Amino acid sequence: AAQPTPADKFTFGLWTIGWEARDPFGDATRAPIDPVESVHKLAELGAYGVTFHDNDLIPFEADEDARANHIARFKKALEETGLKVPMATTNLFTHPVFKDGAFTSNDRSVRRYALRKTIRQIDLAAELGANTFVCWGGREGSETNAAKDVHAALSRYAEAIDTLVQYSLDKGYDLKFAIEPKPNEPRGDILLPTVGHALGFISQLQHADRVGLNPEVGHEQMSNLNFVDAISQALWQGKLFHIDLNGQHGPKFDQDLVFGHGDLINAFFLVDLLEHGPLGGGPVYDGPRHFDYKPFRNEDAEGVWNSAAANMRTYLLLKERAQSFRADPEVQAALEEHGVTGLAQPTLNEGESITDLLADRSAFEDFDVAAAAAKGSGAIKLDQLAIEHLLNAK
Ligand code: GLT
Ligand code: MN
Ligand code: MN
Ligand code: MN
Repeated sequence: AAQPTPADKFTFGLWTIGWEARDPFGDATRAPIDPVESVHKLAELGAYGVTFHDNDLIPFEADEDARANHIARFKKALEETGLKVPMATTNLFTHPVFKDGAFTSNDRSVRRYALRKTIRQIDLAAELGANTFVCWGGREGSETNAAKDVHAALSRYAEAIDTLVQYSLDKGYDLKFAIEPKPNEPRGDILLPTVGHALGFISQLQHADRVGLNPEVGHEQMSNLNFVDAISQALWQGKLFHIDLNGQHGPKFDQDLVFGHGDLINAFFLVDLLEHGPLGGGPVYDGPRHFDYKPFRNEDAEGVWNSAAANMRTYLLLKERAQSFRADPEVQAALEEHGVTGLAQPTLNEGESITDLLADRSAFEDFDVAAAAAKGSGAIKLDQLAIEHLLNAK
C-alpha cells in the first residue's frame, strides 16, 4: 500500500533531487543531474509530475537555440514517461542581478527585467500544461530597515503580481498564482514571511481571486508556527493552491528535510487534514503533493533517489495511519464526548436574532459558569490516541 503510483499525485521540483549540495560554507558534493534523467527516475519511482524554475532546465546564459533544445529534450522525456508539469516557477534569486530582490529591488530596471523573465516562464508553464505558477520571493527583503522602504516594496510587489495575473488572463491561460512565504534566508528578513502575512497581502490585490498560497512545512516552522493551523486557515480562505512538503526541526536555518523527518506528529495531522479535510467538513485539498526537500549534502547519487522515494513512502505510511485514526470508533467517541465535533455547530440557532440571544436566560443568567469551567477537555486522551495510531499500536 505504501508503493506510490501517479494516482497519489506526488511531484518533485527538479531543483530538489538536482541539488548539487553547494552551501554557504562548502562547494558542491554532487554532479549535476540531467533533467531528462530526473524525469525518467521520478517516473520509475511512481511520481505523478515534476516542477521547475526556468533555470533548472535552461541555464541562465543559454541563447535561443540552446533554450529550444533544452525544452524539446524535456518535452520528449515527459512524453516518454507520462509525467506531468502541474506547476512552474521562476528563478529570481540565484543571479547577482537579483541581490537586492526582483519585483521589489530598489533598482527599477531590475524590477522590469524580473517581470520580463517571469512572463517568459509563464508562457512556458502554460505551454507545458501547468495550472499553478509559484512565486517564492526569496530575495524580496533586506538586512536592514535603513535600506528598504517596505511600504513602497509592498506596493511594487502587488504591482508585479497583478501585472503577471493580468498578462496570464490576457493570454487566456488557465493559471493560478501561488505565493510561497518564508521568514528569512537568503535575506535577513523576507517580505511576506508567513502564511498570515501573505493572506493579508493577497487581500489587497486587484486580482486577489487568482492568487493563493504555496505554503512550505519548514518555512512556517522556522517561525515556530504550527503548519497544520496555517494550512487550515489557507483552506478556510480558499487559498491553498499548492503545497511544499518537507521537514524541519524548529527555528533554525532552512533544513528542507525529507517529509516527516522533522516534526512527525505535525506531519501526521497534516496528512490527515490533506486527505480527509476538516473534521466538521469543508474544502479538501486535491492538488499535487509536492516535495520541496534537499537530499543531505553527504548523500551520493543513490542516496538522492532513496531520499526521493522516502518522501513518498513516508506520506503514504502517514496516510494509512491517519485513515486508521479516523476510522477508530474509540477516536470517534472521544471526539464526540469531549465536544471536538460540536465546534462545527453554529453558536446561534438558525434564524436566531441577537434579541433572542439576549432573551435566552440559559445563555447567561442561568448559565452554570462553574460547572462549564470545571469540565476537562480530554485533549491528552485524544493526543495519545493519535500517537497510538501513528506508532501502529492500535
Ligand atoms: C528554493 C526555495 C524553495 C522554493 C522554490 C521555488 S526554490 O529552493 O528554497 O522553498 O519553493 O522558487
Ligand atoms: Mn525550504
Ligand atoms: Mn528550499
Ligand atoms: Mn519551497
